[in-house]
Amino acid sequence: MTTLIDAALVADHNDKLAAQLQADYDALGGMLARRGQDIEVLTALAQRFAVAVPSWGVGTGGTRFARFPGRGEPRNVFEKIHDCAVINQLTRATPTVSPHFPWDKPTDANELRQKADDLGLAFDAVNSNTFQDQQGQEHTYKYGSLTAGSAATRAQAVAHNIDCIELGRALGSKALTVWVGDGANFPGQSNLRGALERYLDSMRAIYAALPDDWNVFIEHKLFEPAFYATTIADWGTSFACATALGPKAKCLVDLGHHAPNTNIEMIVARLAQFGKLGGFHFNDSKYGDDDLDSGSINPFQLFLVFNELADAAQRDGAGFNPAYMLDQSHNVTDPIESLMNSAVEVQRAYVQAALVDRARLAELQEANDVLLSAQALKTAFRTDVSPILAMARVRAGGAADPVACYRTSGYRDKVAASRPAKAGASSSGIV
Ligand code: PSV
Ligand code: MN
Ligand code: MN
Repeated sequence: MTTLIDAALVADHNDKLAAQLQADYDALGGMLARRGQDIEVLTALAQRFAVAVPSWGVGTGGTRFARFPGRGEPRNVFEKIHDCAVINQLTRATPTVSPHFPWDKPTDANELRQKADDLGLAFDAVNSNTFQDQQGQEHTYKYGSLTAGSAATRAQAVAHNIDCIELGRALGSKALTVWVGDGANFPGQSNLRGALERYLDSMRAIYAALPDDWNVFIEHKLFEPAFYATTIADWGTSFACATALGPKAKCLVDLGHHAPNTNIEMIVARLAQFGKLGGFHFNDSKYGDDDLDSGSINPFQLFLVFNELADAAQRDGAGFNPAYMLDQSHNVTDPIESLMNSAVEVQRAYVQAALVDRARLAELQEANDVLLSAQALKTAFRTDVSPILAMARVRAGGAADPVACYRTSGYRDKVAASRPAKAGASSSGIV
């Protein structure tokens, strides 16, 4: 396996921090033991955690106004998986990549799969793109894709999704995520019910092309680019469509795709209850689909989402296995640093949720002890599990402090030299 950061450099980094980490780990272990919790169990749990990195996340993102390219941005899917491999090497929490087509379409899928394998990576859900027109495309998506009034446009969008499934098969993926921006900017622009009927027709054709062991994830989003009525705007629509399509169709919850103040953890509980929770796109937001780094604005919400996931896992057992992915846009930070931090923040919420004594919480709820019930969650959330996360990384061969180790490695300088900036980079975050 090829490692992009010198293993000796990582070992040296870890050696320097070893005594301090051990002291913090022992102190936390003692505190948890007094609460009846075994730190080793939690560290083993942290080591099993994995979240996929979006291929589009390793390029600098952009807004409607501008994109300020970073140094050494990946110029193609092979360079993207190099950056993803660095993230996984140092965090040991991101062994898979979620590709986006046609942005990442390889000429030879086997070659891409092998190169990824050599870097210790596999492919997670593939993402289709019918929210942009591509060069040479026959029919425009200006007025919709899977919901378009034009049958030819819909057929083209369906064919692209089926193409994504084929590519995903060759890459070893097991799921297709469909997010469409289809909708209306004006009342009267489209027939609201008719658009959803056409969406379902299109999705039925895509669903029919799914291999037996695949899922299709329906990703809803409240608004943008449609500002009056998005066809798949909310979890209710997503759930209705996933139900109409069949058991292989599930709902994907992107944390930024809801109205402000929506109780997202309750949506998670509902979808889990009815067996339709397919997966997540983790990010954070203040106002809308901000795509900020996971855990950077509202870590308590992230914890509450994982609290529901822990509840669902306890109720439903091994069959409950939603896909975890990051979906962020990095405008002012080094994407590798942001993605490493975010993977760790999601892992943190996962471990913190495991600190909740669920049997005790159930007793408190039964007794209507509201205050102590709330406190049971807050106590878990306030516990700083950083030493557990660091120890899990070090034991798996990662870095005690991924960002510090990455900076010491000089990886960004190296790739800046070998990847000259490309003129006219797109605003999609993909160069
Ligand atoms: C657009 O909102 C979006 O950010 C969705 O979250 C998708 O998952 C992503 O783009 C990639 O298609
Ligand atoms: Mn998303
Ligand atoms: Mn989004």
